[in-house]
Amino acid sequence: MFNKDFIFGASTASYQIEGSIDKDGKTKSIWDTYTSVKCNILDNSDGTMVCDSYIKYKDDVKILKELGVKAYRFSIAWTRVIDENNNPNQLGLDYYINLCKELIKNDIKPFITLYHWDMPQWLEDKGGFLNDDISDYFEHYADVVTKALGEYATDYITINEPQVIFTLGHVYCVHAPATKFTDKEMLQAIHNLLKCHGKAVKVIRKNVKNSTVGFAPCSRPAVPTDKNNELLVKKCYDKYFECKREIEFPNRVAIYSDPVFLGDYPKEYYEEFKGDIPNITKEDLELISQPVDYIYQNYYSGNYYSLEENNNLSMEDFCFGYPEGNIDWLQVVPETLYYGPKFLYERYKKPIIISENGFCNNDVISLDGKVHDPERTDYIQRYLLELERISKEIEVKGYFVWSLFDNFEWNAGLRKRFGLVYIDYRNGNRIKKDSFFEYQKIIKNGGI
Ligand code: PNW
Repeated sequence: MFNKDFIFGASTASYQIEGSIDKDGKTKSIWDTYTSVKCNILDNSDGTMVCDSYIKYKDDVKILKELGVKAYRFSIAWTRVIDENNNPNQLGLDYYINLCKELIKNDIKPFITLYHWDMPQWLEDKGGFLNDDISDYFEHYADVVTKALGEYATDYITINEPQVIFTLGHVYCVHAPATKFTDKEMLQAIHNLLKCHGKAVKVIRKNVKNSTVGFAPCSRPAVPTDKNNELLVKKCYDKYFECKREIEFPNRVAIYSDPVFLGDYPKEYYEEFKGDIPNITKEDLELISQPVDYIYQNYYSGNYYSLEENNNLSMEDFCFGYPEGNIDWLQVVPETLYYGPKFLYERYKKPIIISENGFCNNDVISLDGKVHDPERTDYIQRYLLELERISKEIEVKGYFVWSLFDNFEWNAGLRKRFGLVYIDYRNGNRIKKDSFFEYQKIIKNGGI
């Protein structure tokens, strides 16, 4: 069991669920551009309709209410609330105000992500994260959002998964905007992104009473196969925070989180990336390390490690009879939710919130009209058991399942389903899967 103020929640993101991509003055984002190119998306789908949440938000809240969550994490589309002249768009803001009001009416706390990957195209055209002024644009955006929503929402996440933004968007080029960075550009972009975070934190503190703030990287912890082997556990910790050029994805934990929580890049960064490092001032580092409230982290998977005879780590490529996720990177490693939080807490010493965790399944509507997804239930139960275990040792504040709905899974399109609620894309029907009712039970019981 978790303690009784533990926050059970569910998570989504704007482009993945809203649809209505050109309503009420919304401008194009890099994902509107990217999806319009044939073959960029596995099934050539896009965000035109998806879950239709821009229209059906009241229905969304009803579903959340039935689920029993105390909190809903969603993201704001920058392109809805700021126009191409960098001015606020009230119609777009109204959507999020109405959503927040509806949530509050139903005793559900909004947790707002400011940036979940949908950069305005007009800003990308000015260089995106490589633009010297990007953090000023982001500060302005955060200012507009928090002035409009500050009285309804107190909890903010500045940026979702910076590692995915850069590695998939600018190294492998399989996500928008798919422009290749050199290492030097990458480090500059990372630094600019961290400044975006810092300036947003400042603005949120200024505009929102009793605010909480954080940012939400993803990571894939090194998980020891033998919890009693201290040397192995120590080596897994070191592996998790390693700062090397060749580690692109999805780790690079320290490079993003050390500046935010510890006030500087790791020592190895200055060695490893010599020659490619941007100009980093003391003021920058102060800005980036504004105090935050939580360590948010998106966790799906980890890697098991054991020790070889010479005491080197060796990755164990096995599964213990767990179901396979229907997407190539999703191996089921439940102890991810034990060792991940443990290691983060040891290093950064702040309360932890799991901002995403969930399972991709090849769901089907059965002849009985229902969606039976025992694998997803199994996944959630096993992961939550590990989280319960670590929550006896460190402060764990909450857990957001990814995702409330099946939605637009980026370059994998609509084929890859992560929802507790099935979306029938032919007619927009929403069907609660078995795992919806299982998660509902878990919430009611306060744990597994
Ligand atoms: C996250 N990995 O992306 C994103 O925040 C969501 O928008 C997305 O829908 C969800 O997870 C499911 O993919 C990730 O390779 C992408 O470990 C890749 C990884 C992790 C998270």
